[in-house]
Amino acid sequence: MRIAVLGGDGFVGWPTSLHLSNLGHEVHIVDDLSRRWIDTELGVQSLTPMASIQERCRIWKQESGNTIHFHLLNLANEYERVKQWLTECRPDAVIHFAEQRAAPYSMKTDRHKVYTVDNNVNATHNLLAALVETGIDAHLVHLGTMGVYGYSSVGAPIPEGYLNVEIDAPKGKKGMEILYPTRPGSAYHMTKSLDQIMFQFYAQNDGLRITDLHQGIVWGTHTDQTRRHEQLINRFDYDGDYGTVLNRFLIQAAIGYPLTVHGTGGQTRAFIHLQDCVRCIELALSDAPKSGERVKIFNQMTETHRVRDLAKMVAEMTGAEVKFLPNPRKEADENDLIVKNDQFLALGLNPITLQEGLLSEVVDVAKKYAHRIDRSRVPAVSAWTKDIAQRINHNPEARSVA
Ligand code: USQ
Repeated sequence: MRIAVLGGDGFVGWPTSLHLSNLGHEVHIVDDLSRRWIDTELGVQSLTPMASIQERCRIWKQESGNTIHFHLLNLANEYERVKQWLTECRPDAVIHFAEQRAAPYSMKTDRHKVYTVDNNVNATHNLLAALVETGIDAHLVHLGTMGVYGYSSVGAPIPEGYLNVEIDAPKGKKGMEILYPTRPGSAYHMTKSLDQIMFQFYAQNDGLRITDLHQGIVWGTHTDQTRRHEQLINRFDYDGDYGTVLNRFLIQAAIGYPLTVHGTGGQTRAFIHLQDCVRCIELALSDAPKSGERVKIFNQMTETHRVRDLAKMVAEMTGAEVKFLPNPRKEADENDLIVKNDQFLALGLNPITLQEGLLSEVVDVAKKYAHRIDRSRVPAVSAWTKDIAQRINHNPEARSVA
C-alpha cells in the first residue's frame, strides 16, 4: 500500500513509518516539524540525539534499501497545499498523528490552549475536507486517546468507543448506540474528543472510511527498526511537559532523581509498549471499515496500572527513592479503570506487558544519554488552574526535588 504518515517525525509516528516501510509499504511522511520547534521553545531536547528527518530517511534507505519520502507540510495552516499534496500522492491509507499530543503543554498558558485547539482541530478537519474534495478513498487511521473517556471510576469495563443505552420513548424503552460520552481532562484531550465528532460526521455524510485508535500511555523507546542504527533512534522525552509517566520514572531512576508521583499516585491509567503501538497500526490497516460504515474504534492499550504501583515497581527494580508531590493537574486522586481491547486481541495482537527486560532497556538508554538531561526540566510545573499554579509556586519541593 501507499501510506501517508502525518506527523511521521514524532514519538510514535517515526517508529510507525519504519515498521510500515519494513513491511514493504511505500511510506510518505508528512510533517511540519513543529515538535522540534516546541523543543526549542521549551529549551529542552530529546534524551536521545535525533538526526534530522532527511538524515533519518537516508540512513533507513542505507539500512533497508527502502525509501521513505518526506514532505514538509503544515496540515493545520496550509489547506490548499494539503489538497494538492493529496492529489499528487494518492495514498491508499492515511495515518494521522499530526496533533500536539502533550496534556501539560496544552494547559501551560492560554496561548498553549489556543495553539493546541487551533492546530489539532484544524489539522483533522482540513484532512477530512480535503479527502472529500479530492475524492481520494483512503482509509484514515487516527491516533486518538484513552483520555476521551475521562478518568473517573465507572464500575464497568470501558467499551470500544460505543455504548448501548436505553431511552424512554412513548411506546416504552428504545435502545440505541451512542459514542461513549467524552470527559476530557485537558485541552489536548478535548481536541481528541472533538475529532471524534468530526469523524462521525464525515463517515456518515461522505462515506469516509475511518478508524479511531484510543491509545493509552506509551512506554519504551525502541522498536525492532529503531534498534537497527544509532541514527534511527526514536525521540525520548523526559521533561515535565512531554515525558509520560512510566518513561519518566525509568529515566528519573537512571539519573538518581526521586520518582515524581503526583498526589497520592492513585490514578489508574492504560498503558501500551511502543512496539505494540506500531503493530496495532498495522492491524488496524488490515481491517478497514467499508464506506458507509460507522467509524471503527479500537482501544489501543494492553494493561492498566496505578501510578504509585509503577513507582513502587521501578523503585524496587532500581533502588530509586519515591516522592509524593502536589499534583499540578486537576484530576481524580484515585480511580479504577477496566478497559476492553477485544478487537485487537481478535486480530492477533499478542500484548507485550511490563517486563523487567524492556523496563531496564529504557533505564540503560537513559544512563547512556544521562549527560543530555537538564535536571531542572524534570519537574512537571504546567498547572491546570490558576489556584493550582499558586500552590505549586509556593511549594519549592514541587519545583525541584533533587
Ligand atoms: N504523573 C505522575 N508523575 C509524573 C508524570 C505524570 O504522577 O511525573 C501522572 C499524571 O498526573 C497522570 C498520569 O501520571 O495522572 C499520566 O500522565 P502522563 O503524562 O503519563 O499521560 P497523559 O498526560 O495522560 O498523556 C499521555 C500522552 C498523550 C496520550 C495519553 C494517553 O502524552 O498523548 O493521549 O498519554 S491517556 O493518558 O490514556 O489519555
